[in-house]
Amino acid sequence: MDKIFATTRSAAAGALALLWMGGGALADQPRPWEIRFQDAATGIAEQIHWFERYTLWFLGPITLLVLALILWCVLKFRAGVNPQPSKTSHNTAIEVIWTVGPVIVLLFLAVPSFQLLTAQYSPEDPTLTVKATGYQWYWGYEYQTETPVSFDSLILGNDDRAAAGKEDMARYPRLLAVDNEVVVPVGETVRLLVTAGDVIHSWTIPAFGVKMDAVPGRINEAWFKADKEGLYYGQCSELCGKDHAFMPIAVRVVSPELYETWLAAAATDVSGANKALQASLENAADGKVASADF
Ligand SMILES: [Cu+2]
Repeated sequence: MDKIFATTRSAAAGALALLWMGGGALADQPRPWEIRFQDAATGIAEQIHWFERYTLWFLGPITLLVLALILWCVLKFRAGVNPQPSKTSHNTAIEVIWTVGPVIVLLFLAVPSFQLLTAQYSPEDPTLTVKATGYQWYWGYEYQTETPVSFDSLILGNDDRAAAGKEDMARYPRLLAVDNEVVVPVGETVRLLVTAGDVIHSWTIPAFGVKMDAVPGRINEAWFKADKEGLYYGQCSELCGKDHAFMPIAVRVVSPELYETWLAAAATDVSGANKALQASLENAADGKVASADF
């Protein structure tokens, strides 16, 4: 059943994404007034979405049933038609029903819920480990690779857009774009070590179905395996002080080849590596041949 839901969901999501973006760069991000989930970019996110819809199939009928029971009681047992109130205080049949019924419903909810939790805490062998440290008010990243790569990721101010070549507001939205994105390969398991240097922050990419508290003095582990290339955005999700709203998270999911090239270049020059990657991705998206200097 999971599979059927997941397949339908991903087909619909794919079609919707194409309609929405008109074939432009794949990306996902928080949007104004959005109340639904962002499109799932990982299997876990798809499972989370499935579980939400599954839960609603219980929530809806239960809400309607309770509403109907309340209305029925209000009308049938109102003072006007019951001058002599009933003295009933027990009804064994009803008590059995309202005990056993919820137990069965909770079992139906608990089993897939625990399956989801187990999946969220069971990463496949990671290809890459990245440590994310939350600071007031930016993120620091360390790649635990052979040649370590580390950089800070700060919100992109409007004044810095031109220099960074990030003037395209659709690709690099205000309050979400950063100077240095986290770059990861598509289809590979990435292990995240999340901590903080000052107060509690929280690292999240909603499209990945990942949200992990960043607690000083403690390392929390999370993981994701992104299925789709693109630029994904999230925001610090634990109130951490005055600039809490200004420490976005950006992850670029790219092909393994582009990732390797980026990683090699980033060992010595992170912003140069980012610029080269950005140029090659944007040229490809604009339908041009990738520039020769890349
Ligand atoms: Cu924060």
